[in-house]
Amino acid sequence: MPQHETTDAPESRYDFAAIQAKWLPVWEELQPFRADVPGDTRPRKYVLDMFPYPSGDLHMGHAEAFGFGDIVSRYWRQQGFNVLHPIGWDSFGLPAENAAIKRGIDPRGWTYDNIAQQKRSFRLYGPSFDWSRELHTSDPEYYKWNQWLFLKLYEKGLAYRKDGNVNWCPNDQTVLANEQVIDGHCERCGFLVEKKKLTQWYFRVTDYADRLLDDLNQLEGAWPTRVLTMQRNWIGRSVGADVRFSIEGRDEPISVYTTRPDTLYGVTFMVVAPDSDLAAELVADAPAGVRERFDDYLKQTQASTDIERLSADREKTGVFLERYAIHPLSGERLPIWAADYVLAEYGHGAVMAVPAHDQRDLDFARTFDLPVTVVVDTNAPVTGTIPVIPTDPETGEAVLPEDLPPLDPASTGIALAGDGRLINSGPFNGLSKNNAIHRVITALESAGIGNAARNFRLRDWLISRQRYWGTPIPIIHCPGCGEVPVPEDQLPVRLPDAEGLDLKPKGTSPLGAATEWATVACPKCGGTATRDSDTMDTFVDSSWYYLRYLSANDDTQAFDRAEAEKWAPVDQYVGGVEHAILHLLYSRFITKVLFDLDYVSFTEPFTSLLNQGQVILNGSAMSKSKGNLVEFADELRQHGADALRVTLAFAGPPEDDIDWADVSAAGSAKFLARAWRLAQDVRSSPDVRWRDGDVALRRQTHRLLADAPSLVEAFKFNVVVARLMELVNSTRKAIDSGPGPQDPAVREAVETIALILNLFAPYTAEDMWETLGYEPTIAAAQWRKPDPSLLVEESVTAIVQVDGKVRDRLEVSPRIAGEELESLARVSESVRRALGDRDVATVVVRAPRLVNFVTAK
Ligand code: ANZ
Ligand code: ZN
Repeated sequence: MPQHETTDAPESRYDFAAIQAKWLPVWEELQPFRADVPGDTRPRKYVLDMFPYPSGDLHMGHAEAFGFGDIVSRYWRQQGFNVLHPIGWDSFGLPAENAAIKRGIDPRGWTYDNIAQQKRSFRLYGPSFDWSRELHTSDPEYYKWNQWLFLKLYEKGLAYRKDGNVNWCPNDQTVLANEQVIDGHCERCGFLVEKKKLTQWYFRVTDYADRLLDDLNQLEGAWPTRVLTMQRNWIGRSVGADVRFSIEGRDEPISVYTTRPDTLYGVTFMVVAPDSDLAAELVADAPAGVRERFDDYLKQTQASTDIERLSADREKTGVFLERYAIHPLSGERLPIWAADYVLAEYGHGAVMAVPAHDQRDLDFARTFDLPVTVVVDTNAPVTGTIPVIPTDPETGEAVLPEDLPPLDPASTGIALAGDGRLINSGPFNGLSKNNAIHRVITALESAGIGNAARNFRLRDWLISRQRYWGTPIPIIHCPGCGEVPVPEDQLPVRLPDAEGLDLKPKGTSPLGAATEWATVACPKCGGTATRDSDTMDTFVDSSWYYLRYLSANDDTQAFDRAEAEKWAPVDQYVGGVEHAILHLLYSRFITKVLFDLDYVSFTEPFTSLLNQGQVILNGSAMSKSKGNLVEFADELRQHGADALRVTLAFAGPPEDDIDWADVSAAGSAKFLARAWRLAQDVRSSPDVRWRDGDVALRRQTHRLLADAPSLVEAFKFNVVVARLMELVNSTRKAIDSGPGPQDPAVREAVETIALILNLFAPYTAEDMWETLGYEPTIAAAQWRKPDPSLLVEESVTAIVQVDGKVRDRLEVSPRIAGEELESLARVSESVRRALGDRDVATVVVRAPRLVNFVTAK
């Protein structure tokens, strides 16, 4: 076995810290990732990572997400694209403010200190950011455009103020959007959320509900399925009918929304939401005792969350209002109840109760002993041949067979929700559920007592917050003129200094106490007026930041339309699944609004989405308080940026969680050292002729060049790393015990390793690149095209004989099995012709060269 000189001398040991220190300043100097170089005609890609909150130093989750985004970004650059990969900070918001209150300091200083720290860590980590576009949402240069955006929505009637029952976090002393209430608790602090009646600012997302839902179809296959499902469920479009019921002693009928108009004949009572205006009005004319009971019940209702109210297994409660509705078709009297399982904010805040077919109505009916009428026979067949239902010649009504199976949800306790045929429903008897839905709607419409209707679970977006650290809402309240928008040329409305302000949450915005700031001349009449003291939800900031990166340093406009045309929408978005609903929905909404206002020409902001998993430890989420924490800074110090990045990429599919206890950064460092040493060992010059190299090694190199692109594009980063490891091993063998370090195939393999390693371990790759004789930066070096002739599998020619006479030749793999070769030979057309109807007595198989069919004589 030939032995070759290799470099295991101590001075050539892989020293990640030295390599980082060497290349970081070079990169900072060369700025290879600036995307706005004039005259650049390459096609463009926009790769975006969800921007971080500066609530401390970077953590392992950042390392993972930004590592993955960087793989994609570097990959497209190597593929010849002009890649935009910006970075900024989502620097307004409660975490910063609460931390500042706790420490008795200014949220501004605290925030910007953290940004500086995260920035230092980022720089060392080495992602391919275009730092020239860095933005902070808490800069007036940024939030000025939030205010501009608000005014645009306001002009269009898409931003408005109303009274409403809002989610209130008693701990943070601020309202929350529905999206920020998780299982009835505050998303930020975990406190139980209450309902409170307050005047708040909203964005009219519901106007876009259909488009937000329908356009999800465009993202099919490009966004994770579960995110699409979560968005669809959140928007929650339901289809049915509005039905009007007249009320005894009230002129106006009440409307209810139902998805089951087919069950109209099964309505046995009505239920209104206790916290609805309707309930208040109905109870106003009720006997005094009822009013008292109702008031108590209302208080109890207000203390519970929507989730609790809707939960199926909760004991049903309610108050009979001693009022009656009239069934629109049968004319029956229906008692009206108030009960908390009906929500004020959905549909019309009232339901027609059909206990036989709706579980919550059934539970309620059993609790309060209300009648149950079955109107859909769920045992009757619906599919298959439709039985002819005889009708009574006099009434024209269906005559149903006597032997109906027993149906008694009142005693079984289970509502019959399924499909079936209508019974007890007058002219609709015998129809299937779906046909009945259509017939009943038509009947309601022609009688003028109802119509087809749809409803959405989606609510308008509550955007005002009673907190300091956010974008001031650019509205002035004038005693004479009412709401007056701040004129655009007076933007930004800057936050007043935090000094002297009590930031502690107390239910009203701290900005209101900044009297000097709040008192202004009305832009319309010049009289004394006050600024709106609320600030915007920080999801407003992040709803359009991807556009601000395109014109980050432009102080004349939010973003430049031409830049948006060039770069947007984002080609690849990378971030956590925790943003599956809120942030993505709001960004999609704002994008559609900007499209309608003709600021952009596209309607979806993020063409493709990758959700990375979490970095966990010993099976559970990391948490400092539980002592279950891996610090990014420690890992970075101990293993270096490259080993960290390789470990994260190699751990598994990026969507899966990574348990830091199961991976080995030290192992990754060893792999990098092996790769790095290969470059030291190459003994040929950069101008060698590849085709003189060892074929086996060349084949492996070119197969990786051929396979890696589709693997990267399918986010199979771990597979690419595994394939790199194989190639490193083969190259090491080729150097030590194969054709040797001067073989051109060795250089070709090592250059390929460096080029692909650039996606995962940019420092190591850059250093290898220099050793191999090239100028920085390797990030600008282009992907190499595989040589097709090295990709075809070798083959041998197998001879097929019949009774010793050559009848066919087959190109087969040299490793083909005997049975496989025989069956290939058997189906050969010329063999079959030669055999005719003779039987084969013996088959001689010598894989891979020969098959001989010997016939019976
Ligand atoms: C009668 C009925 C019969 C219903 C039946 C269902 C089944 P989705 O699909 O979520 O839109 N509903 C209407 N408004 C409500 C409110 N404000 N609070 C609570 N529940 C309300 O659900 C629509 C159904 O939820 C409606 O259809 C109504 O009950 C109830 F066999 O009407 B249904
Ligand atoms: Zn005025």
